Amino acid sequence: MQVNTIRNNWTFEEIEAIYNRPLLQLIYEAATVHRQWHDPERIQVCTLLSIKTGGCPEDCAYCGQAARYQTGITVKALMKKDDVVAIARRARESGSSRFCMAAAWREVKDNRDFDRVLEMVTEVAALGLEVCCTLGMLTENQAEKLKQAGLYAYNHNLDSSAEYYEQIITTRTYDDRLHTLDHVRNAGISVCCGGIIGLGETRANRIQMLHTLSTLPEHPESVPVNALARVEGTPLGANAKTDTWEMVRMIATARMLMPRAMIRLSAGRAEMSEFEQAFCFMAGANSIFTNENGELLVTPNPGVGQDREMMRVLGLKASNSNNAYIG
Ligand code: SAM
Ligand code: DTB
Ligand code: SF4
Repeated sequence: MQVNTIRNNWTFEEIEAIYNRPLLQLIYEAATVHRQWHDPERIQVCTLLSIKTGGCPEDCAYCGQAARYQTGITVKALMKKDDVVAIARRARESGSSRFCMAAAWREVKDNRDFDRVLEMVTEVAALGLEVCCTLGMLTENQAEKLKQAGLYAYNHNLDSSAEYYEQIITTRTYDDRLHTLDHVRNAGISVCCGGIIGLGETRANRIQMLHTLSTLPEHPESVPVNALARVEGTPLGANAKTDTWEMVRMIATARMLMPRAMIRLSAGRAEMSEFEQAFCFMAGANSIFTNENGELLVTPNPGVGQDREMMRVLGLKASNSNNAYIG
């Protein structure tokens, strides 16, 4: 199937038919679409930094940072601005073109912590990095302040389908998520929005989530696809490891539905071989997350050196969101 146009009117049945194609046919078609819209030799390396860790009041069943689960992580207050900027500078030097700052907050509050985040945004943007934040729910006004400070993108995931959402989170609604996404979009900030598989959802739930994402009035520019990073002490800590073929199907389908988007192979890489990751790139993923500590936020992730070696073996170069080669 050739997908040369951007469509926002995908039906559930069309998406189901793509998702359930014979696997190798699906990969081939997605790889073909990928090549029509992107340089397949380039992936964007994004550095992810937890600027405020743990102690979160929400009850997201997958999350090691929710205060209500005994996960043994170290709770950390909001980092100092200069420490964050120093890490961002090193990230740029090691090949990242995007820097994502994550806070274990339910929502942004208009207080001194937010003011400090705004300063971080301005200084990281001045380094020439695409600066992204993921801070929980935002009002319209907060989204505008972030934009004015120089924010490039905001990450706010749908996590799962509307139907399955309340099995995973009860402290906020799917509509809350959609409202924040509206605020981000209306402020003129690039939207990063994806989800997680391996939460116990059905294939139909996965397809429903892809349907919601691909029928938003504008597709997200960035779609992270996460495999559950299982954290002991959370309600989902004993879930089975996510089947990487399902990740491949998710990535390939997302690539075909939203051809222009950056599809990010996000959580789950620590449990994948290079072969498995290569299939994800073949299926249309064109970005990974990294961090100098070999962690994502509170779970393990491959180290910078390991990723560099994988990219060398696979013949991949680091790019930015416009797929420009960055050295
Ligand atoms: N607290 C904010 C929020 O939830 O919107 C921002 C940070 S939160 C850690 C960002 C996203 O990371 C979540 O929406 C979820 O999709 C993903 N995530 C969190 N824990 C995860 C896990 N254990 N495995 C996979 N993805 C996870
Ligand atoms: C996203 O979709 N994945 C990243 C980023 N956005 C913030 C976070 C994944 C978190 C994985 C589990 C952890 O380390 O806490
Ligand atoms: Fe809090 Fe975000 Fe974790 Fe949910 S995913 S518990 S909102 S840090």
